[in-house]
Amino acid sequence: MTDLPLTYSSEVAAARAEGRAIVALESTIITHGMPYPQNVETARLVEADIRAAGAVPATMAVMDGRIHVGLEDADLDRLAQARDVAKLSRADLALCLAQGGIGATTVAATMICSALAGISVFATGGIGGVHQGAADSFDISADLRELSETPVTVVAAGAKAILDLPKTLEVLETLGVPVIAYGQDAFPAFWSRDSGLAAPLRLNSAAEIAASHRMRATLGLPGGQLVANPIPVEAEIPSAALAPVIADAQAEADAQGIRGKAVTPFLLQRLFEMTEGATLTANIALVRNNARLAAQIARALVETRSA
Ligand code: PSU
Ligand code: MN
Repeated sequence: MTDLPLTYSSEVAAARAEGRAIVALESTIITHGMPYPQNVETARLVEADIRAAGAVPATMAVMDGRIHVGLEDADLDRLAQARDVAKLSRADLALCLAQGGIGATTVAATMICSALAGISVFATGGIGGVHQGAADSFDISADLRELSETPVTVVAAGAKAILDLPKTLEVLETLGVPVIAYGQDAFPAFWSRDSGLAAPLRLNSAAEIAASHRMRATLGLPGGQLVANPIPVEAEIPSAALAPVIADAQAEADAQGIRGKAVTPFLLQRLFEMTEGATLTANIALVRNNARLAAQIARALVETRSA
């Protein structure tokens, strides 16, 4: 393992030595998901939430030919302000490392980095999924396939409501990914608590989610779990209010020929502008909520670890 290109932050290195609970965080949300300076402010708040919940945050990014597992303050600033940061998924991770470039990790790449670093739990906002119009564009996020291959429990507020959620759930089912709603029956839709679709599975405690994670390992099943944690009530934007705005943003993306990796960042930025910041405020609240639940799950895994 020593020749893996992993660089641990001092905080994460200490947590590993002490066997403490660690929660991975992605960095595409910082570089491509939120505007500056809210992106860095949110990254710091989310890290603080994880510490307050008794775990240690490990924000992932690629810099100088190394996977950084946990970012020192100066590195976080550098990432948040750098231009031309690559958006790294499974396809781009190795090339960026080999070239010594600077890259932010998506859900898929963060899962890969987490597994390499021995981290079992990861918090994000919302996973990528099947895009609207996917029957023509074939645009299906690599996040879905990663969930079926890499053994990390991912806590998200469901999938972003800009996606085709029924098709996203179908693909997850085909790939054998457990989709577990936390504390409710409905699959949440990122900015809204209820997508109108039932989640396939439901659990009501971090301990149960940890036990299920552990049982998958015992059975030798590859792949992770998607924990769909609804946005807090006071922060949600009802889906009926958002639907027409999402349709307008999607129409703009289609008209401008936005494709591939650029689609999700384009839609998030346009929704931020069209709602005068309301989607960003909700996004920040849901990521923090996911970080707190992820910390509880990571702690439950540590507490039930056999000696
Ligand atoms: N969650 C957020 N904002 C984001 C993302 C997640 O609150 O920007 C990012 C994640 O990195 C996810 C990516 O992997 O969006 C999905 O991109 P795509 O649809 O191109 O796979
Ligand atoms: Mn895509």
